[in-house]
Amino acid sequence: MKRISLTQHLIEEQRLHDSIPAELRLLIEVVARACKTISHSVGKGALGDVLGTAHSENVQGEIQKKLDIISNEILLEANEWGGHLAAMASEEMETIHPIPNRYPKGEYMLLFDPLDGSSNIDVNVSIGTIFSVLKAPEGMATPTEQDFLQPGTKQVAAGYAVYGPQTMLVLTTGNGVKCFTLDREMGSWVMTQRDIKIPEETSEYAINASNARHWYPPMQQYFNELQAGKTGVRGRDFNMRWIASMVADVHRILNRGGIFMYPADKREPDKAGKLRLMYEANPMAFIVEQAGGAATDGKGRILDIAPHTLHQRVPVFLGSRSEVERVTAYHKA
Ligand code: P6P
Repeated sequence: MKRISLTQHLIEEQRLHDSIPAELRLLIEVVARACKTISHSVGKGALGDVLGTAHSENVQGEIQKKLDIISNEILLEANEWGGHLAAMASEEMETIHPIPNRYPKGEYMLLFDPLDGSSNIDVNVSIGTIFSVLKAPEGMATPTEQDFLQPGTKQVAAGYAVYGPQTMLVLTTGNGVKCFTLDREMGSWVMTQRDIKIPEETSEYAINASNARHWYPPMQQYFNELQAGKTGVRGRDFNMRWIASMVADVHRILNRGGIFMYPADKREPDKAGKLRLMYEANPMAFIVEQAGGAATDGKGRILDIAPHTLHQRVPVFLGSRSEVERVTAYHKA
């Protein structure tokens, strides 16, 4: 495949689909550049004094790693001056981050999990950045949290960077899913996959099985059938993977199929699982659906959920369509 850069791809998309206005193109390029900077910091590890905890908690009550805060700062600083955004929101910040008055404002709103998979940072396992782009409501004056509370179907772009053996950027603007690999010598994102499609069928599942005794019956039934393999109703054996970095698990599933699951469980009935809707589940659901997969909360499409708070959690079942449909049917039975 002729290698083209992210910039060339975005310009071609603009010409072909007229789907990427100049400001959105600028937004995507700025976020991609920020991910390069994050990749550089992550790659230094102990040599850059960026490992370990920051001795602070985020809005989720989770201990923040130094790199969580560094990555959040990188994304805020990269995006606030360009004039393409009205506001930002992050897993690491309790409230939204309006663009400072000294800068021009744009018509987009950016949400991100600056460094997902933090528990893996200090042990050199792949981690990533997840981002989602919404349009600011017509006539919005001063942005509020309410302006962000749009269903996932309203996303105009979504993507993630995965910091692994390669640093890769996966992106959708609604015309399929493209993947770019960072050419570290040139410092540029080079397209390496033009139209990723998730295999419809799979024999691989991703879940934290240590929580099994806490799951509700539909999840337990589906999991027990996978475990039974060819000795049970499924009639074939399955394999399991769990990296505990959603970005890394989703990237594997995009490329070779699979189903990723983080269900709600009985430990905290009012807590709908662990993953957050606005900047984890929604962007990943947009990407997965654009790649021909499915993404539900066990009852319906994640992208159709009407949000009620910025940091709300949601159960997640996403990946190869046939398995997502099966486990969702068990939950709806
Ligand atoms: P557990 C990382 O902290 C994360 O938010 C996702 O990236 C990942 O899939 C999940 O949590 C891992 O959760 O309970 O297995 O540690």
